[in-house]
Amino acid sequence: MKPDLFEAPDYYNIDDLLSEEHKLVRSAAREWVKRDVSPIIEEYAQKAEFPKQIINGLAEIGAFGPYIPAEYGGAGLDQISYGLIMQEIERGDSGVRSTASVQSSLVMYPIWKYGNEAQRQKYLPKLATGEWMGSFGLTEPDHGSNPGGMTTNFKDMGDHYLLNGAKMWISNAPFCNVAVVWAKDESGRIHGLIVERGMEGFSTPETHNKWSLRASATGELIFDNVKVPKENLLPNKSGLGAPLGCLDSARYGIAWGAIGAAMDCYDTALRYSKERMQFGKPIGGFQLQQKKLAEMITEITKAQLLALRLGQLKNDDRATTAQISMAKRNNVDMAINIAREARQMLGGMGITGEYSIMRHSMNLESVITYEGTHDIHLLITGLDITGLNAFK
Ligand code: TGC
Ligand code: FAD
Repeated sequence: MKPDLFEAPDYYNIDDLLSEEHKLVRSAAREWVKRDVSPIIEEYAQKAEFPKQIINGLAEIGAFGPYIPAEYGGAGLDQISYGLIMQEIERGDSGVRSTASVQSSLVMYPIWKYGNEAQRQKYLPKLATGEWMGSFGLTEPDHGSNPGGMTTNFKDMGDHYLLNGAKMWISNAPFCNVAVVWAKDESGRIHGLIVERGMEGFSTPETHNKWSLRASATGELIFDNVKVPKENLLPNKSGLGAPLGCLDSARYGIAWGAIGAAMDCYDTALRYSKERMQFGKPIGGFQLQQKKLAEMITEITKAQLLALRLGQLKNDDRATTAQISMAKRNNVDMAINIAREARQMLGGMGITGEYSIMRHSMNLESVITYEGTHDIHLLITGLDITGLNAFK
């Protein structure tokens, strides 16, 4: 793969709106991606393997629990810093950002928000350092967009719960030490349970043959009469709103992350357009190529402003689920379109692993599907503005 020469576009001087802390956090993440991710990521994506050696680095840049308080091992940062870290990581690879998103917003967040003090003390510090890695089990083979239909269930056996069922498409599953699993009790109410690797009847087979997110490990979570200790139930929130609350946090991170992937594609295409000569001049001198680049930077700038404003609302605890949906949907769509246009600008070279664009393009097919599909987010906006439910 080519050396990582990335230079971040900031067409509207958005840096002026960031604090010194934001810029320091971003700079640490950016330098780490250049040093430890860019040189190896193409090889790992090609062989469809998660590069476990980057776990320590992810922890060191604060990517595991950026906004979790320091007393639990988190970085204690604000929501804009969290977003900037996700942006920089996804600039390297969406699969690496997935690992961080799941650990932070889908495993640490529910333990912090819905767990008791003993659970926070037991799990959060180890998750913050990456000593333990987590996964989040909501989706099932027959219940993806409609997680409320889940059939995974547990029975109260007196001194423990008995868990049965299966989750599918679970990021980090093949190597996770703990899984936050959503399952129904005997009355049909949804609860979160912390399941640990090694519990009898719990297995995590890997999902192979993916053309997308190849540097992220995806798998199933299978529960065959797993005895879960009663103290592993998250006591402070139940119902579908509990997992959906975690998704708000992860979707917010994706809205920033997608900007990173788009910036990388734009920056690569811009540089290539100044170097690649055809018909006696750089291809960047042709109007058709300039149209692509001008539209890319316009869309990136709009997405940056959307994410920053959403971050301000999140910092004030005022961001709504529907506002988060709009940003996730818009920014991922923006990134996937830019990846496609940028790929074309590189001609044949665009399909090779010499450049990052094709990998981003394939990764974004997962990003536009997980954490709520493109269409589901449109329906969330539709419901919000009309008050009419078009899901069912
Ligand atoms: P609905 O009736 O709308 O809501 C059920 C209950 O939940 C409440 N609620 C929320 N609470 C907190 N935060 C939110 N964001 C909430 N959204 C809804 C709601 O008020 C209600 O509460 P109550 O007390 O009245 O019961 O639920 P629904 O069954 O109609 O479904 C709505 C729908 C379709 C929007 C939702 O289920 C949905 O978002 N579906 C998409 C599923 C999804 O996003 N799955 C993601 C799986 S995890 C993943 O993909 C990780 S990939 C990670 C990576 O690798 O980066
Ligand atoms: P379906 O729900 O079957 O949807 C199929 C199509 O129907 C979509 O286009 C959808 O938009 C459309 N559709 C569905 N309902 C409606 C409707 N009411 N109106 C109009 N159109 C509709 N899940 C986890 O729990 N944890 C994870 O860590 C995780 N990681 C993932 C990693 C990867 C690489 C992938 C690909 C997925 C991951 N997922 C995870 C699952 C992901 O969240 C689901 O794939 C996603 O929510 C969509 O569910 P589905 O695949 O079952 O599609």
